[in-house]
Amino acid sequence: MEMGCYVNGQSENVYEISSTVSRPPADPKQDNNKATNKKTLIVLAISLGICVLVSVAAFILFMQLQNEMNGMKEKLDKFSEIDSSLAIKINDTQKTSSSIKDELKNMKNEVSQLDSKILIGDTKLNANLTEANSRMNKMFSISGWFRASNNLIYKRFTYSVNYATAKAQCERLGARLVSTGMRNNQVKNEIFPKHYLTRGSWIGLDDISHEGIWVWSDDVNGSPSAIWASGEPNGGSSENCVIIFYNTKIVGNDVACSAVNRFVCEREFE
Ligand SMILES: [Ca+2]
Ligand SMILES: [Ca+2]
Repeated sequence: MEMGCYVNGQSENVYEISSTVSRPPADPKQDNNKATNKKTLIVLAISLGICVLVSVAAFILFMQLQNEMNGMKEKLDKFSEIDSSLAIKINDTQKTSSSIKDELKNMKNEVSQLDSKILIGDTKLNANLTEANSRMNKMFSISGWFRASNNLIYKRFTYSVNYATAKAQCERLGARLVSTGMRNNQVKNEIFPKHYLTRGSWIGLDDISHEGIWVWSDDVNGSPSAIWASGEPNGGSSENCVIIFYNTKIVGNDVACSAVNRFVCEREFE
């Protein structure tokens, strides 16, 4: 009996033999290959699982990072809006500040111009006042009134009336018979030039209310002794009004109030 494994034309014998003889032992090389392939598959499967896990983890991490980036982007956008708003407000504030500075500058210029105008106005006003005073004095001179050095104004009348009429005439003009000026020697000489006192003139002094108690028309009581001419007053109750005349100096005399004389009115300069 032939115990060999033939190939090509002898296969019938081979099958006959194999049906009667046990299976030959496995090839070790094939077993090794199968084991190697199995290990490779296992490694590949594990690698694939690791890759999937890593991918999933990476994906989750990516999503988280993206969410965080989106959150940060929103915050940055809000900060940007706030920054823009602040920039606008700062710009507005700067504009307002600049506007206020401009207004203050304009106001200073206007005040400066006003000061200059006021100064010019004062100068012109003073000049105008001086001119007005001059004109006023001329007007008084024309109308018969003149201003004495005591700043009161006076008017001499050259016609003769009794004391009551003279007093009433002055009062109609808002004046009184000369009184204040009579108690000032300088003013007295300004009021009464010699040529006027060639005749007697009433002054505002009488003792009509109480004999011997002399009262001036400006409500001052008493008469200085220097005002009287020598021996005057001497009329008692029959001579209660006073005239002045010129006798080396201006002096007074008590006479009857019914006598007629010139008179001088005195009033405030307004
Ligand atoms: Ca008298
Ligand atoms: Ca007398």
